[in-house]
Amino acid sequence: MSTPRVVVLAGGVGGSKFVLGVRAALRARGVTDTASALTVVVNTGDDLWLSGVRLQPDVDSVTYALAGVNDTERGWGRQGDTERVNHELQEWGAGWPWFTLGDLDLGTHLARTGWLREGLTPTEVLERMSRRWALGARLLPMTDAEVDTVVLLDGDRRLHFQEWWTRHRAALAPIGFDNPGIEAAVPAPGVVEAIAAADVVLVAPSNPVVSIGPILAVPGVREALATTPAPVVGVSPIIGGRVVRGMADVCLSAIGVETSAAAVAAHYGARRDGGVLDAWLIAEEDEAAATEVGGLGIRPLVTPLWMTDAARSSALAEAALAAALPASREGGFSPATDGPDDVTTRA
Ligand code: FO1
Repeated sequence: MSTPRVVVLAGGVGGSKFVLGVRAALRARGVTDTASALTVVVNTGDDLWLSGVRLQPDVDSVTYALAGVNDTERGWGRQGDTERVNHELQEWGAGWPWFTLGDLDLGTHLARTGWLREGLTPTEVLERMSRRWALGARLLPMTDAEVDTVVLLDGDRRLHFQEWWTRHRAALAPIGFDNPGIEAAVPAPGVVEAIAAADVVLVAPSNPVVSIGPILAVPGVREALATTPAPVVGVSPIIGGRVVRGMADVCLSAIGVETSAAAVAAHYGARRDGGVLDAWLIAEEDEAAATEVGGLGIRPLVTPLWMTDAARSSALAEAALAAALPASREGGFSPATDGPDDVTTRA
């Protein structure tokens, strides 16, 4: 079997679990060198400067998860981390009192910031950091530009996403989101090429607004998705009409999108209509939405979406891969020839 080329667009926590699943599914398919098969384009809208260091939360979540050193309870940071330096920072009144910087995590931020100051780009920094552990995937930031997500509140108030989320737990009703400067950004080196050369592009079940949204907002990414011969297969982050974790429901309602599998599919749009998706994985709890999703011009695939353990994550990833890369010989789904009515509702 030739090595399939898979690109995943991913955010942090849900994205990390899904990426682990894709790596495992590729291994189960007999791909040994998954690093040459799997490219992950990671959201950098969560990024921020704090206490003089550059944080890249989603990049670090995916890196730590693939390295097996992530804090699986919190969903971010390093397992077994300590907070001695963080305590000192708080004593100095430095940084944000509501934001925890673990000691091991600070090692990451210091290494990254040092390399950035030496003139390395975020892409070069990530490539260098990726050498430490056998991640089994190539990680690319969505762009090298700093385009931190800003949450727009009423009265012209604007908050960095991280303050809105970690300090206010998304309790302040947003009226919109912005990534200042993103219109001048370009995809990081390798992003467009990876999408163009892919056999399948997967959209992880990450927050459609503040995780996948910024990736799609980088000029050139949507065009790459529109023109790649690879099917684009997304995974609903909504199960049974509810978000799995995080604040995607608050984000979706702020942009006028209902918190449902079908509404998010419509938000991403069908590729044949200038949108992103060829296929959309929805949970069995949302099977009733399959007809609506098919009517959008997007092929619905009903399959279990809960990533409650590694096996479930791998099974979900395999279901997404199989939509475009049949595990067996029979012909796979091709957007060029198959339409949404070629619905295989049970993946
Ligand atoms: N999330 C929190 O809720 N509280 C924190 O104190 C916090 C610190 C933190 C430090 C480094 C890092 O990479 C992530 C961190 N996160 C924290 C998670 C961060 O807000 C993520 O961007 C979200 O989880 C969304 O992906």
